[in-house]
Amino acid sequence: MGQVVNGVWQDADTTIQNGAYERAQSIYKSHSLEPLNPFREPTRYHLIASETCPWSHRVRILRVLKGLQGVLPLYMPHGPRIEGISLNEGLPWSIPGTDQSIVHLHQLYSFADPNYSGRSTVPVLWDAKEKRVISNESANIMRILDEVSTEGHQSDVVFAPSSLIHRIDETNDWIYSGLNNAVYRAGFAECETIRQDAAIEILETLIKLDKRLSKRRFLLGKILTESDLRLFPSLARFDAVYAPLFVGLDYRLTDYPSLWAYARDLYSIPGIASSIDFLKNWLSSAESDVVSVSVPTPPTFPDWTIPHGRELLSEARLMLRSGEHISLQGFCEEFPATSI
Ligand SMILES: N[C@@H](CCC(=O)N[C@@H](CS)C(=O)NCC(=O)O)C(=O)O
Repeated sequence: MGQVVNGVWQDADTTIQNGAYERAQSIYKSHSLEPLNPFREPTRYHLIASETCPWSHRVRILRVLKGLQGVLPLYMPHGPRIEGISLNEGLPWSIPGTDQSIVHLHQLYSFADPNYSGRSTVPVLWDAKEKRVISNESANIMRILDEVSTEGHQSDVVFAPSSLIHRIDETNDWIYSGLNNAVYRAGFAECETIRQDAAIEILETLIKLDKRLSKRRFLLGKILTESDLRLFPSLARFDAVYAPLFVGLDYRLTDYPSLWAYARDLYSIPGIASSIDFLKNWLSSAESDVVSVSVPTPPTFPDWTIPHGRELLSEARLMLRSGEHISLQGFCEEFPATSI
């Protein structure tokens, strides 16, 4: 995949160590206590996030549910993967705040810091005023955007409220290691035992999720939280990409009745269905040189619009910054049509 060393692109990769995939740490993370205010500075912040990347997907979903589309422009890179991610079909693109045309994402990283060493990944939260990467870590970007006060532009919903933060963090941790990242540990492993161990962990995690969600509407109960928004991109790619192409599993999401109904419940929230294109995700992985594809034709995708019936478990709620709860249904009914 390649990376940047002292501001210069190198094709050599270091993500596989002794046959195992080691995800590189993101270099930029913001610990600022000063929340961003994109409503006051609507041209300052920009989100660069790929359509087929699950880490980008979780951020894109949060951006829509927080109603930030009008003040946080989204740029979805596309084009051939030469020197990593291309931004504009291999053509130059002037990113706001830069004084040069940028073709590859790594050039943005080294524009911001000529001595940058690390991966050039999406998503990126870019500050055009300060000409800097605020964060290139999806979990961190979600927290930064969740902190943004919507100041009456939309209900001020929060997905990681401080009252639930410990439970959210604990839930995120086991889902990250057992599913979100485990599919990559399986898919990129160069050793069969490592792949099989990751596959077992994935199956155990799916069973645990299915059991938990047989009694609860969402991961933490009746309130939709950040943990659900982080899980959805992995579930949405499971049958299209991870099971057939990465892990080589015969199991599908549809084999876990509660988890499958839960995934459809999330899918029915306005803005979420349009955030995922199953076929495009399959094609992007099937054509990549990282995954060896044994299935040359796309799988048949299940119908995500079948009624989920999850209302029988409990009402669905969202939490506001004030600590009050509102009904998810009421929120969705007021959802601006432009968000879809
Ligand atoms: N820790 C990062 C991981 C992001 C990541 O791995 N993104 C992939 C796309 S799905 C990427 O940009 N890969 C390019 C590379 O590693 O060079 C996050 O969660 O934001």
